[in-house]
Amino acid sequence: MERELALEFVRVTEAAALASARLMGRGKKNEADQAAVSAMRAMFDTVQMEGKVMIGEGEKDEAPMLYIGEELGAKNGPKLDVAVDPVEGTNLVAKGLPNALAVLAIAPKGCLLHAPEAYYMDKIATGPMGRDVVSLELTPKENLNRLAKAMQKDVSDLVAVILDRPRHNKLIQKVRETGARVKLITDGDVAAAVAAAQPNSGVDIALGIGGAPEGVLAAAALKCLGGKMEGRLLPVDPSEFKSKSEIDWEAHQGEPILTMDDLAKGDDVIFAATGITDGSMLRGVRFMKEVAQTQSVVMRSKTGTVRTVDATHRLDRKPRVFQEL
Ligand code: VTB
Ligand code: MG
Ligand code: MG
Repeated sequence: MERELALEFVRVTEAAALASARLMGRGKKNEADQAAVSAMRAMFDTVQMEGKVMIGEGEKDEAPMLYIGEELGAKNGPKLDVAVDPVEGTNLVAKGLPNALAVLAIAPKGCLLHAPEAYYMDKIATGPMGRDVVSLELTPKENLNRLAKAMQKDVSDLVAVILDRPRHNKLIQKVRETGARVKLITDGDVAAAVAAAQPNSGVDIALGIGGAPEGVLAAAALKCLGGKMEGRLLPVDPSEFKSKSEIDWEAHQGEPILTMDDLAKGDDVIFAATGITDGSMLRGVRFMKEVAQTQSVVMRSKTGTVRTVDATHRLDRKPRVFQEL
């Protein structure tokens, strides 16, 4: 992929963030999602590429989405796989809580996992120091002990981030028993996985079951950051949806473990994210008179470059389609 594409993709996440941030704290998660989806779709269509959505997000929560198989882009460009989560953390936006992101990952055709039937994924994510020592094959205790050793810390210095769901009660208990500290989050496990891979984020490892699309997005980011991510898809029957918070994670331990390359293949992956609400990684959108500010990050796995992009947008000069969003 041409490296110039990286900037094009930041425009896409910026557009999604700008559109959904308008609805911050207004208690309307689907509207916030829809605004981001429309903005993303419109901005993607200005990019010279033949993109196809491999990972959309929305099926599991019956939310608005860029659907799997949808073609994006202005054609006459490279054939690319697209993974998107226009609003990662719709509840966070609806309530004005931290860490909501507009995110995407792009890779050449055939490189992003295609698993439309999978809604949930058991995940483990950590940074470069832990990349050779943690795995879903190990118990939480083994992982935390090995990670502490690799990071030259005590286990009690570690912070594990886990989604606060009833399905994680046992996992949380096991992590607490090791002496490690725990950060429970209500949503936003992409941001959590990225934080686990970044030094000084205050988080060392992300564990537990979240959305499958979010797993692919996190893997793309961690590939760029030199971290480690593994996933295990949970073939949850749609009829189980209503009780999805109760998924029995231990019942699915026999599923194959997906490596970072199974999730996002090769070394030509781009990850981009823009903050919607303020978060540990990125500042949220600020609106002023006719002007808005965004903060984004864009990473390329080929070079490992991580760029933070601060942008000031003149809303009155945006193309009409974006003004109306
Ligand atoms: C997580 C979280 C997301 O979905 O992936 C979660 O990071 C998992 O599903 O922000 P449940 O909410 O059903 O537990 C989100 O909350 C929404 O995409
Ligand atoms: Mg979403
Ligand atoms: Mg999401």
